[in-house]
Amino acid sequence: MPVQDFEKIFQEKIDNEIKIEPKDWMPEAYRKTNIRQISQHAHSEIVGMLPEGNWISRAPSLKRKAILLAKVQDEGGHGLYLYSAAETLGQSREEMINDLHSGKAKYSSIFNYPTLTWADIGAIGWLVDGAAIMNQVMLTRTSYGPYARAMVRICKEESFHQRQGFESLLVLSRGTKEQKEMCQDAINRWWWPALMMFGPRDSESTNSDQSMKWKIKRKTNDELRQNFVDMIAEQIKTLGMKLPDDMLKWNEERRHYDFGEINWEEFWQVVKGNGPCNKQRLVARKKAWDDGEWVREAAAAHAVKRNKTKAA
Ligand code: FAQ
Repeated sequence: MPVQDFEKIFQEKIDNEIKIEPKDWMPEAYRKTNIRQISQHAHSEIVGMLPEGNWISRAPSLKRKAILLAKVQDEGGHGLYLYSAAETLGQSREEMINDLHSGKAKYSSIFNYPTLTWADIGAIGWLVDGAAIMNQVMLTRTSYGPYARAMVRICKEESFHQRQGFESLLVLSRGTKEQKEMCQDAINRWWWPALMMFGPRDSESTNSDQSMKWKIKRKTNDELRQNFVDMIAEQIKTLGMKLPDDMLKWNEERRHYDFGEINWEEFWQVVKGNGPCNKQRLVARKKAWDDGEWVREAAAAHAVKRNKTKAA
């Protein structure tokens, strides 16, 4: 079949909301952009385990420790589903991991900030998972089948993550003076980086136009960011805390909250590797990969042994 016919069939599937599956013909650029986005998403999940993992041994009660342990394990699981989804596009896991370690592949800017107090764990659940869900609910309808299906399960787990974060902050917000201050301080530090998670403004977003046409993305960076601001500006009222933005104000005409300007210089610095914890995060990931080498070798040796037994 001529390439034009393949392109036509591909486009008809996109137009008719039929998922693209691994063995279907797809434009090379569609394959590449999916590998880029899915693998970066996977990297974000596993690097994202680090800031919270830092608090597992210091959680204030057995209940909080069990919740945090389960959450961090979920994130590891999300990374695995996503690496598997990206592998269906023909990129090996090792190549993806190498790209993370060499700095070629990105991961979310948010995970380059430190977790200084216990309240940061609540703020991550509420704000970071909250921003992640806002983006990922849209991705359950993304056009690449394996990615869309992975997102359905991930979103269910993320929703528990967000609720546990909010509940944890609610307890602090009703606690002692010190606990209230710790809660407000965490919100102050995580608010702006959480808004940066949605990516650059639409006018600066290099991938959005094409990704929207291919229905990889269903909403733009700015649309999702606005939806997030609208949601959090209401939820914070229950906490009795304040968002660190004097410009935040309901705009009756737009039916949305107006909000202040993001520090884009800080965003790009963090994306380029110059955030507070970028170096530390990559060192930790490389060490985990090296430490796990014997596990990968043992699993591969076991698979060879099992195949031989089956063949005999
Ligand atoms: N950080 O043209 P766009 C989570 C890059 S998961 C770093 O707008 P695109 C769960 C972007 O890659 C959080 N880099 O890009 C959890 C591109 O560079 P490239 C992760 C960023 O792809 C919770 C360039 O800027 N979620 O949190 C960022 O159309 C708690 C231009 O940008 C996902 O990955 C950033 N924030 O839109 C885990 C969701 N933003 O690649 C643990 C899937 C942009 O051309 C604890 N990804 N860049 O070299 C997406 O939806 C999209 O990739 C966007 C960016 C929306 C992130």
